Amino acid sequence: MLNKLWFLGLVIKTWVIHPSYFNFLSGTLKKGDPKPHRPNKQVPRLYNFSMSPYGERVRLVMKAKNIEHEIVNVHLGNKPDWLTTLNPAGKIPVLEWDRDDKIICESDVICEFLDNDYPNTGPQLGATDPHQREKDREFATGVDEYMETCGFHVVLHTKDSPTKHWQTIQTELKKLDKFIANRMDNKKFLSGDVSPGLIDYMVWPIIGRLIATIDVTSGGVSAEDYLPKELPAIHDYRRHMLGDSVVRDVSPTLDQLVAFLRIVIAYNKLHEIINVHLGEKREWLAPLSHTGAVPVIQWDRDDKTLSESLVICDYLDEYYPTDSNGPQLGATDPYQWAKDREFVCNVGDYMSVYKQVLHSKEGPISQWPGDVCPGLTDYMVWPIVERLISTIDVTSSGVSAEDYMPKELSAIHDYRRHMLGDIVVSDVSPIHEQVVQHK
Ligand SMILES: N[C@@H](CCC(=O)N[C@@H](CS)C(=O)NCC(=O)O)C(=O)O
Repeated sequence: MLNKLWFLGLVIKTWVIHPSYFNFLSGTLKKGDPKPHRPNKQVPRLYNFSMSPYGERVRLVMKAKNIEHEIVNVHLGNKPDWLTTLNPAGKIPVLEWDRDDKIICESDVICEFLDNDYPNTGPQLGATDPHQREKDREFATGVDEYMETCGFHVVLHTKDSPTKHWQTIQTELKKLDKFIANRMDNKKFLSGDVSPGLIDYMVWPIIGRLIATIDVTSGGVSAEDYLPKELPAIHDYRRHMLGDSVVRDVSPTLDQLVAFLRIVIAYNKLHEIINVHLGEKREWLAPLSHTGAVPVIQWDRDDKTLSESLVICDYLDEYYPTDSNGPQLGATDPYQWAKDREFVCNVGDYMSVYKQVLHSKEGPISQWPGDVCPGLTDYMVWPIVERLISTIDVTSSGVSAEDYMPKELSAIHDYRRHMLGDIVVSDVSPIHEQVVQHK
């Protein structure tokens, strides 16, 4: 029954996330992951997070100046321990460069350092006149402040409806539009008419994120429509910046930024999980689930409950409207829906193999299960498949699933590879070692 608990968690998280999300956690290093060796110390390394505006600043400068570099993405929700050794604030970006592993933190400091230290790889990006340089720093700080006042951080961490912030966001964005218009003086870029300079690469990642708050908070108005009518200076500036090949190469698109915001907002609200000890059940579980099994979902003011994972998933898919929670997950065609359900039930039957192993009183070696079938309708089927995979390590007396699968279970192996590349799975599903250890 424990399997159903994971199963519920997986589906609840899935339901709030649009499947067209991009995998922004792919390849990030987490707590427990070792700091990778730096094979070539001549090449600077940037510790980064793919959606960070501050990391984007550094990447824009590196690209514009053709600076060869290495990127190590870190998981900011589950940071590797060595991040605080690099930067006691535990933040990215961090630049590690030179033979003796020198460290620089703070995006603006890193960018100025790179601009000055690599005079031959690409153009000088910062102003040469000292007064202008200070004016640029002052302007960038002014734009940074809109990250707070426009409520970007509030939107990012909101637990209530993002549309509550729309009025404030509109007011602040209009102020920002004037701030930019005053400085632009009808030029294409903040640093002149020719091409973006350091100040543009400092400011653009912030402006890109503020623009994305429009789609998320306006309740239906898209930034593409809103900008030309209401924020002409930001609109023109954006048009020119999107014409720059460095920006096109490095910066996330508006769609990606909007998707990222929606995902983070969805993660911040909506559900709570209580894990129960299934070996020593508490008395309050019985009235919630008359079989005593989990998952059970409890919701609404009058504490309605529902048990049975498939029933719960169907209910959640139906009950929550599609816009801010993500699309309907089940097939809309009734026959396809029934076929999918038939398939899920068929795969579920293989769980008897897992349960045999789980409840075995004999040595596990006698339980070697042989081949099993993987399948589709992914989030229904994956929790079952991953548990079946874990039986390999437990029953084979020395053969590991990692070695066995590519040779013997190529379809499961391929399916698993794809599923492990999925952000929802990496966030929610137990890792292989945990499932094996549980047994
Ligand atoms: N002022 C810093 C801000 C860096 C920053 O806030 N980075 C965020 C990512 S966008 C971070 O690492 N957050 C992790 C944390 O605060 O724990 C800079 O410009 O580099």
